[in-house]
Amino acid sequence: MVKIFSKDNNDKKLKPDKDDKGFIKKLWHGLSKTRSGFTGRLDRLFLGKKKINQELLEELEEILFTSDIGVAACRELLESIMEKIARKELNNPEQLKNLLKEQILLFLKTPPVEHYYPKKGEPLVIMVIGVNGVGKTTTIGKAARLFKEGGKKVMLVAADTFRAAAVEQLVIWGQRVGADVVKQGTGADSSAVVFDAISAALSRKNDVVLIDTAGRLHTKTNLMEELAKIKRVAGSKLQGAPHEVWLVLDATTGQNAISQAELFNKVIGVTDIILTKLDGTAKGGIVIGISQQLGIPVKFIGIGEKIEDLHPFDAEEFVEAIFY
Ligand SMILES: Nc1nc2c(ncn2[C@@H]2O[C@H](COP(=O)(O)OP(=O)(O)O)[C@@H](O)[C@H]2O)c(=O)[nH]1
Ligand SMILES: [Mg+2]
Repeated sequence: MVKIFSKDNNDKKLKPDKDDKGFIKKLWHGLSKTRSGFTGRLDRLFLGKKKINQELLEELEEILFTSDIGVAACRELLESIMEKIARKELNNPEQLKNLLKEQILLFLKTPPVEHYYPKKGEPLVIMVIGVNGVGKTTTIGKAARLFKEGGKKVMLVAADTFRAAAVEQLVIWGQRVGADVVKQGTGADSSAVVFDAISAALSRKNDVVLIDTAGRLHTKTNLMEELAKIKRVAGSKLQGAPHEVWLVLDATTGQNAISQAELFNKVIGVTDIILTKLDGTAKGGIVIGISQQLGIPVKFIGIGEKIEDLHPFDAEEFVEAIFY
């Protein structure tokens, strides 16, 4: 089943701006730890080597397996290398490095997950999920700014209802970026908040609705059940909603992020991954593992705490930024 209604592709701000040199510099700077870790080790391995021999391959294997790209991605990389060596298509370390880059790029070019698009005149509803502290609320604030700059009328929905501070944090972002914020009292039923918010968005003619959710519940209700209910209720108010489900993952958690993604995707269904805190970690290789293992595209990467530190993900740009 193809779940596509109509596609609105004019959100230029949500696509990487290739001419923005400042951004490229920031990305380069933000990924410096990964560059000196994973890819730096690769570079030192290849430096000055003239031949591909057993020793080089063993060291390469070790670097790949101790990086954060995941076991499956490592195996695939090594298999394609061995295949090319057997066919005598790889003659020197430089070619080997280029092959690695090309393969990694292929992993990163994940096709979009099929999902509904809003009908004309209806808002794009995005549900943002993920465990506590990964950066959901911050990402919503940053993304709201990008949508606003693209000329959209944005609504933020405080469906992380248990903690007053969580609601307050979203209100502050709403004020900063100039977006409507829909909230109810602490402890309100999150699904009810979402239901009312979508009604309001339909009558106020919002273009984008970003739903902030809890990452941990302080009640006996199970988080996954709660999120599934929000999703159901959104769809009952507006067919196809939430059109997108963004899973926010903290890059500093490494492989743990992949297990989280598998669980959320199984239970809720995820259309896009947002990977935050890439600025503070050498584990940037996790982007590769996530794309390769989950088949869900990375939409944005977070490279800092400031409002402008959310960057639309571009596979080529990323590969160029992590390799020397
Ligand atoms: N360094 C860095 N910090 C981030 C990034 N994204 C979010 N944070 C910080 O992570 C912390 C938790 O963020 P928050 O949005 O409250 O997480 P939530 O619990 O998922 O809503 C805050 O201190 C944010 O400033 C990022 O890309 N880089
Ligand atoms: Mg939050």
